[in-house]
Parts: sequence; structure tokens; C-alpha cells
Amino acid sequence: YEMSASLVGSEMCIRDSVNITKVLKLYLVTNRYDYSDEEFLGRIEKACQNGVTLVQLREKEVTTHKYFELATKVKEITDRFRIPLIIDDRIDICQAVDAAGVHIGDNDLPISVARRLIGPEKILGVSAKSVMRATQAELEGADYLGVGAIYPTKTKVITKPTSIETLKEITRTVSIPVIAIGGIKEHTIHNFKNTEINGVAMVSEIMCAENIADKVSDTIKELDQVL
Ligand code: TZP
Ligand code: MG
Repeated sequence: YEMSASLVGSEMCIRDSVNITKVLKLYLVTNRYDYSDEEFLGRIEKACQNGVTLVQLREKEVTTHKYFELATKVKEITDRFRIPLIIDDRIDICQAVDAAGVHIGDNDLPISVARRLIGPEKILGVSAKSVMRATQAELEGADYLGVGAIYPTKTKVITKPTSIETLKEITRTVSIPVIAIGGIKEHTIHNFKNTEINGVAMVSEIMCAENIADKVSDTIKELDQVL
């Protein structure tokens, strides 16, 4: 009994083992577009090989069965590169594949409920488009905030634009790390100087890149100038 108690006590949880301020640097959010599963997974693997620091599997119109299947396959890849995997919206899928955490938005479960369901050891990301929502998210247990869309985006998403001014206001106000998202390209990274963000999230810029290896490594170089 004593031994199992001490084992439990020494077990490191994901939030302890992940340096959340560093791991947000280049955050790949997936989109399947019209790719075959093989092509989709191959692109994620290329991105992982070349320097993305975090991956979010983001699926909107799939069955639970398919979401689980994709999550299982993506996690095989991210595990190999020791990159944490975040699941968009679905706490059940996160738990089913033992992903590192979940990301939720305004239309998902209340933040405090999501935190209660996933427990203290999983990462909770929250979308915030205002200082008020950002403050609330921090209070209710978010580990990081996604702020955007900063630029117009063609990626299918229901979102309002958020200015770089609001982004700055948010980073000034909260103490949890913040990433920017929405229409961000390799050549717009320099616009985030002095915003105090911890990183950027990209969908199309990486998922649709002609050369993912170059795209990711060049974007990391840009981020090194800015963060
Ligand atoms: N949330 C706000 S904007 C966005 C999400 C998921 C999509 C960003 O996609 P892209 O292709 O990087 O503009
Ligand atoms: Mg959502």
C-alpha cells in the first residue's frame, strides 16, 4: 500500500512534464482538406520532423469513430517526436487516446466544466477574443489562450477578427501563455514583435505548404527573431 501511494505521488503529470511557455512556439493546427489520410498524416509527420512544437488535431464534421481513428494515428506520430497532442473540442477523444490536452472555444463546454472533466493533469487551451474572456479563462483553469483570428483566413472557422492591439492587451493582462492564430504566414510573423506572445498557431500555411520542411524551419527562424 505504501509503495503504490509513493508511486502515485511521484508520477509526473503531463502539465508538469511539458514546458507550456516553450511548447507553444510553433503550433500546428490540422485540417484535412481533400488529402487522403496517408497524405494528411504524412504532412503532419513532416511538420513534426522539422520543428513544430505542438500539434492540435482539429476535426469538425467527422463521426466519433473517425475522430478516434485519426487521433490514434496522429498520436502515434507526435509520440515518436515527443510532441504533445491537443484535441480540438472533444474531451472524450482526448481521454480515449490519452492526448496531452484539449482546446475549447465559445461554443464548447464551459471552461471550468472542461477543467473538472479532464482533471488537473491535462493541458486546457481556450480561445479568447477579448480581455474579459481571457481573464475569465485564466480564472477558470486555462493553461494557455489562443487569440484570433488576427488576419483574415480562408480556413473554415467561425470567428471574429481580433486586432493585434487586443492581443497585446490580453498578453498584458493575463499571466498564462498566449498564442496568436488566424491567417498567420511565415512573412507576417515579424508583425508580432513586442506582443509578448509565446507562439503562433498555423493551419493552411503549414498544411498546404509546397515544402513543409522548409516552411516549418524558416518559420521557426522568423519566430526566433520575434519571441
Ligand atoms: N481559430 C481562429 S482562426 C483559425 C482558427 C482555428 C483558423 C486559422 O487557419 P489559418 O489557415 O492559419 O488562417
Ligand atoms: Mg471549438
